[in-house]
Amino acid sequence: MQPTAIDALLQETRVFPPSDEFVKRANISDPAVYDEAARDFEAFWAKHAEQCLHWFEKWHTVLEWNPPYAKWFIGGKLNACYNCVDRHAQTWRRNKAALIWEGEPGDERVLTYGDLHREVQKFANVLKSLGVQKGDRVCIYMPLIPEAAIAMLACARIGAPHSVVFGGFSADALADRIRDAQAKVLITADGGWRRGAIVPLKRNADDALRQTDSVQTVIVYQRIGGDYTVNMQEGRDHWWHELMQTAPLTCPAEPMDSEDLLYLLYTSGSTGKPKGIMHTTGGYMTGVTLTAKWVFDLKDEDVFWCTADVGWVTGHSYLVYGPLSNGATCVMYEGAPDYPDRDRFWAIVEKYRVTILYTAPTAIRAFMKWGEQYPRKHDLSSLRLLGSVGEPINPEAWMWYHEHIGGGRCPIVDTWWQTETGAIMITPLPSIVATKPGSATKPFPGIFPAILNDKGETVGTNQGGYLVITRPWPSMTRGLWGDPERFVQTYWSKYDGIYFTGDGARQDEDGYFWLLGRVDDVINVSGHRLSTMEVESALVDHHAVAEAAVIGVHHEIKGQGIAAFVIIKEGYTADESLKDALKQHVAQKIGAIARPDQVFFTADLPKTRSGKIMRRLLRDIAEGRALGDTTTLADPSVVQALKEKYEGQEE
Ligand code: 7RM
Repeated sequence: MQPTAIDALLQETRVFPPSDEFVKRANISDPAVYDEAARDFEAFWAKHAEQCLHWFEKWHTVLEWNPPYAKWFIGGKLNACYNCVDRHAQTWRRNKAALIWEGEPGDERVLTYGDLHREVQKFANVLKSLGVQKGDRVCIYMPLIPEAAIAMLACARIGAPHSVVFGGFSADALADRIRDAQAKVLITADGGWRRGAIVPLKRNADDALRQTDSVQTVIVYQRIGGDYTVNMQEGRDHWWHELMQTAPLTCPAEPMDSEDLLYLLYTSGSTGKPKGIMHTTGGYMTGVTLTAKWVFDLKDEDVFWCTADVGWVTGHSYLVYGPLSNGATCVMYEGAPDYPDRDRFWAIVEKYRVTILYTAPTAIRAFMKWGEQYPRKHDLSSLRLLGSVGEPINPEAWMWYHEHIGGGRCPIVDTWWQTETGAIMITPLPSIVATKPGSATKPFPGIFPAILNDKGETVGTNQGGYLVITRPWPSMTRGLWGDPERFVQTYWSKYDGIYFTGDGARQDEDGYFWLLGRVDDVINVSGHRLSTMEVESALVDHHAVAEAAVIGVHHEIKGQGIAAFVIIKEGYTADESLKDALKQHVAQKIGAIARPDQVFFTADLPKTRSGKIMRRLLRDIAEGRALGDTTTLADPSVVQALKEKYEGQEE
């Protein structure tokens, strides 16, 4: 984060307590809950696991903690799909809307809990009939349509862990994830809509499957149809609607062990290879169900809209599992916020009378830039609570969100968490904790973060350090698929028995947490995690590139943008068309989110004597700061030359 941004955060003194009106009706408003959880966190989690979920069989042991491995609710039996669907379909909620979906072209569908119950059972039977068994991995590569959630829930129903791959990822990225998970079945669609164009999902899937061999069966949902045709490989590929026609109507929910794998979700780390984060059933469902209930204050009459795609953990935890487990009505929107116009989100809020909106700072900053005339065109008076996730929210964006979207009356919950943590970790409880613009405020009850220095000592008030979590929590990841060593190395080797988040933070005089961004080689572009090495690998894969170094740089809208320093091979010309070709190449190798914002050609890169690229110096150069310590460089003149050159070729 930029020094100026930290100064601004240090100066932030505005405090926003919740209104009496909000407190009076809140699901949780007794501050004693924090002490209760601190006194006996196992008892706290056990009480809520029992109250907010349906268990086929109760556990015998709450927690077994062998760092870095935790087991929660051992011996307990439950099913995530049963908790999200069946138990509501058995009550008056059978005819309550579970999903209100809007497609980008303007098509609409509403699925009640009863509809979901029927669809997931049928689709679970489809999976079974294709030979999917408990423990088999199923890859889901879909647009944001109800069938994405139906596919996830059907997998959960039969105990087949899903691995959802974001529909914006490339064929190569999909192939890497299919291969690593050794997925047996791929569920996809002919295509999806994005800004009026068709995303060729099936074509990407075909490309990916040419590079992998574990997938035996592909199920294709027809989202586009009409004249848009896709290749269907005889014996391998099946249409969703054809399989569903003959699928039996009932399929029992498999009683799963608490610690049975619910899903894998790939996320970027500091090396080029994405990691398969594992989440199990009992602890994960406890974490997402309780946080959804308390942080979003979900009630039966709410209309909850989480704008995330199911391809990210936010979509897993707060578009599917958390809200549905609470029996909530969820809005799902397929497309872009500026299609057909920049008021699309506000049109949706008005149309469905959304009461709770959960979105990302990058979106808020874009709305801010577009101007308040867009939200002002619509009646946003249904909103009563706003949420933010994915990256630090700057106080200006927070204030804009508060005033122009929340009409000054809605509490804002800035929720810090990670794919690895499964559920929200640091957040206000909106009726208890007064908010400060830019701060994620306090740990959720039963969560124990700390801020440490390199020696493992707690830092003082307002001093920056590494954010860690000192005790286990139910929804914590159970490890990395197929790579236990990397799991230990990445999260558990810096401090003994303490979870290292990879984020920097400070705590103010009121004990509020202020997140300061990543401290590793992970960059956060529009709330999406990418590793610098992942982008570097994509660049050196291009025939003109000899070497590349990638850094995250401050970006007004995206939070961080990507700058690439590239050494080209002899015989190639360093010109604009090559820059464009390289950007395009990265987008094609990984996905559009990884497209570099800036490419700089250079003859050399600053390296230490042991050959490590000094990214810190590249960041100093890219962000126009004075150069820091260069004494460890093998050749200090490289960086000076680079700085001069860089200043001359500003994009
Ligand atoms: C939920 C999600 C995780 C990384 C995390 C942080 C950053 C997320 C916030 C945040 C500041 C927040 N999972 N991050 N939320 N930083 N304030 N409220 O985003 O695995 O994709 O990313 O995102 O750096 O480590 S994630």
